[in-house]
Amino acid sequence: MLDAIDLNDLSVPYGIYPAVLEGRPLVQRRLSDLSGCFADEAAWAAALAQEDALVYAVSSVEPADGEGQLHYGLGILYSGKIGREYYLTKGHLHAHRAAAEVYIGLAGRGEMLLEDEAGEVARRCPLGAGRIVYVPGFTAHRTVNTGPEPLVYIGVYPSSAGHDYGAIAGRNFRNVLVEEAGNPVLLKREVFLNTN
Ligand code: S6P
Ligand code: ZN
Repeated sequence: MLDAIDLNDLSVPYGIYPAVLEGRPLVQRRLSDLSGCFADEAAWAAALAQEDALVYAVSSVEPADGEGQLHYGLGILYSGKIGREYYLTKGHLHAHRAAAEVYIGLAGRGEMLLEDEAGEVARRCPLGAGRIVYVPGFTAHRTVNTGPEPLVYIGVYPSSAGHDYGAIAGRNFRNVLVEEAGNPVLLKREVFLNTN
């Protein structure tokens, strides 16, 4: 399912990007790793009982640490849905809250769901081939694949950013991106749970 191709290999045609960076640490997240992430828990459990599908993978590149240094990750988020909710990443705040991040879409179609730390303000930003999303500091961010193909992207962030998954695991995102008549719509989690 994952092909390793050297990003520096210029013979790879534009648009055909690799899923992983060879020789770099790779984190793979399957359905079983995403407990509590999807709104429809019964649909998640039913899908998991069928197959512990690979939902996404991220190769990380950490050339150096310290002031002014950057890290980046190449992510591939597969296409799929749990109930009406599209495949998504766990989502996180940066441990160093002020750290911002830039996402560069390479292939596929999706969105980033951004929320302030209190979960009161939400924003959706298109992410896909040729699209760039700026994630300000102090902002929880989750990637969502709303298309039929894998969504491939690079995220670039300060080496000091770190990941804080705990804050999101405690409350989850307040909003969900779900399919309605073939299109992604943003709903408050509670509204979705009460009407689904
Ligand atoms: C890291 C950056 C991405 C994510 C990746 C997976 O700051 O935002 O590389 O790590 O999209 O998402 P998550 O929420 O599982 O780390
Ligand atoms: Zn991040």
